[in-house]
Amino acid sequence: MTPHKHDPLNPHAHDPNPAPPSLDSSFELVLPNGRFQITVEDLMTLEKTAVFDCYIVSTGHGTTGPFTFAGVTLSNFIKAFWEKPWSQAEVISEDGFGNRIFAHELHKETIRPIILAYEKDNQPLTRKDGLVRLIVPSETDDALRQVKWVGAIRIRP
Ligand SMILES: Nc1nc2c(c(=O)[nH]1)N[C@H]1C(S)=C(S)[C@@H](COP(=O)(O)O)O[C@H]1N2
Ligand SMILES: [Mo]
Repeated sequence: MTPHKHDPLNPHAHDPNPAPPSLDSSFELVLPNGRFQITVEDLMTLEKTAVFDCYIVSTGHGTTGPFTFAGVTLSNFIKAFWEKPWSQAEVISEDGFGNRIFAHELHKETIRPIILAYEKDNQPLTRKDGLVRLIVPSETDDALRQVKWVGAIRIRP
């Protein structure tokens, strides 16, 4: 699939939803060969990575942070379930918000990787605050890649 400017997963101006779409913090992993339900406990079995000095930047309601978000890197998460090459990961919330991550973005990562966060400032991330939340530390454009309440991650070959 070729991304284009009408891609709903491309960052676009957006009013943030304040409330989670459901209480369940598990999400579906959609691989080319099957689907799995992933829980926060599953994520906790993988190597934990913390990223310091993260900001949630919003022109509408101000910037918050710095926060330390911790969880599993998107790279390690995908590697644990899918060993073959892939090109894109679509990270989607049930409320319709989402973001597309390209594999090449992860290759150049060093100390500020993209993570699936389940902790904020050493406390469990609450569902209200986004559990499980995609954190893209490099993004400062109105938080348009900081996807709260991840509901599905689809890996495209
Ligand atoms: N699922 C979901 N994630 C989302 C949004 C949303 O509407 N739904 N809004 C984004 C935008 S525009 C902003 S500014 C931030 C707000 O994050 P905060 O509630 O932690 O401040 O969440 C981002 N992630
Ligand atoms: Mo935003």
